[in-house]
Amino acid sequence: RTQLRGDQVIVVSNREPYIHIKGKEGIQVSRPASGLVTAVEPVMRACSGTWIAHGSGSADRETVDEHDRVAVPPDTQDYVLRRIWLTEEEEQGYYQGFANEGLWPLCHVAHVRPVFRESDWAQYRAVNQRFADAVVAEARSDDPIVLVQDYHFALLPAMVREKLPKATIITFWHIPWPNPESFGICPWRRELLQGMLGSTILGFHTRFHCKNFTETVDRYLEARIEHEHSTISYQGEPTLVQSYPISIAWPTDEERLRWPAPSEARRAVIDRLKLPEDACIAVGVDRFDYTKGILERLHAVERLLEKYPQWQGRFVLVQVAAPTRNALEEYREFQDRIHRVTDRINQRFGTDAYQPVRLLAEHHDHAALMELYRAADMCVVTSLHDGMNLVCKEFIAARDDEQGVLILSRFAGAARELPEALVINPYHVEETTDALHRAANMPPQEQRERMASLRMTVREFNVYRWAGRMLADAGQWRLRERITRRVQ
Ligand code: ADQ
Repeated sequence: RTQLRGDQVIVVSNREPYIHIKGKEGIQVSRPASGLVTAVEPVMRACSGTWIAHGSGSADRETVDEHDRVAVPPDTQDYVLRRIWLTEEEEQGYYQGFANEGLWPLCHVAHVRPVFRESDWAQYRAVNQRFADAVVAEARSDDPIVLVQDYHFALLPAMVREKLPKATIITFWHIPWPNPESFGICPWRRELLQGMLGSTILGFHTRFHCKNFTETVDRYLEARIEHEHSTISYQGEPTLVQSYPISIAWPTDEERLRWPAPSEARRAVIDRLKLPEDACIAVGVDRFDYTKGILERLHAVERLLEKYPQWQGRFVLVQVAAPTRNALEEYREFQDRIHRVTDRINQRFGTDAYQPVRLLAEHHDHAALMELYRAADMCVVTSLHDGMNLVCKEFIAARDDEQGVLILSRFAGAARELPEALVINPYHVEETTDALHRAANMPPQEQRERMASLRMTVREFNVYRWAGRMLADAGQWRLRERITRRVQ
């Protein structure tokens, strides 16, 4: 903080932290289901500045001033949101096309074939340039601190660097980075790497992703790699490549006072969803995305009821799935398939009074998620590949009663920090099934020990530490720059 006092912070991300929707009762403000927004928003509240994002709500345009700016959050107005309006073609090519049909499956190695179209690439480049121009226009000095978020903006760091050579550009890649062979199928692999190496600091969730990135650069570019300093120098400009595991804001006492007691939460969920009185409640919370392993989770529930029939009539998976990227066929097909498999399992094991899987395919507000987390006997995260995964950390933060079991995929970045969870391979149905059975039978004392330890980790390694470490590294970098400039 002290090293950065007075410096300007600009965030760039595709998604905006607040969406203004036109409803019957006027304009309503909502928060999108997004790990990135969950993580970056508390940081922006703390350090103010400007957040540049693509406007997507039905009333976004009505809320801004003549410079497309709006002060947010609505109540405290801590920082400025600057919206960029994309045309349909731009959104199609840059967002649906190159980012979500190309880079997303490319980096997740999720057995969905990445699609690379020349026209998408042209839009991706053009939109990166538009956002880079907005950063330059927003900058009040020649050396702002720019926080670039995610795979939508791989080219932007070098574009900003060209115009603002002294800017401190911190790029955080929220999704995994694959190995060089996997990444190599992208026709524009060199351009993407060159763009990212315009950053001062390049952050990933885990050291494993940093290693994959460094090896990818080594394979496809002429660059100097200094392992002992974690830097890559490309065309004379160094980039620090580091892991910064992302997290959540630890709930404040004020917030916790508003939570229902776990017994009340359980009562409310049982009544609302008409679950059996003695239900064993497992909860899953995801965007409705093929990387989250929802199908594998359903298979494990089906196998549990087959292998351990004592759970028939009692075990319930409450799966909350927020629809996402519905414009893509891959996503629509995936959602249909999950609905079909859910129906099949419910027909096979359900009765008039009992359904083993409750699929709630809609966005839930924060309070509703909290209630579910606090009502649950376990939280199930079975991602096939996930940069970090914040749902597991939200569940841990919600359980101040130190009860509840976390089942966590070893392919989520979070598994490296949270070994007290029941860590599973979601591709292995039998192993996941046995973990469900074990969690359902786990004595309260063992739950308490595991949960207490998980809570210590998440409380300490919270999102402020994530941002703080990156900004502290940036601060040191800036200080060194200033000193060396003075010496020369
Ligand atoms: P996501 O893929 O979006 O994030 P995740 O980290 O789990 O995944 O965050 C999802 C967020 O959306 C959570 O805050 C969750 O509560 C919320 N959410 C999910 N379903 C919801 C629903 N039905 N209703 C309301 N809210 C819902 C990406 C990467 C992750 C990485 C984050 C942050 O894919 O690996 O952890 O960015 O870097």
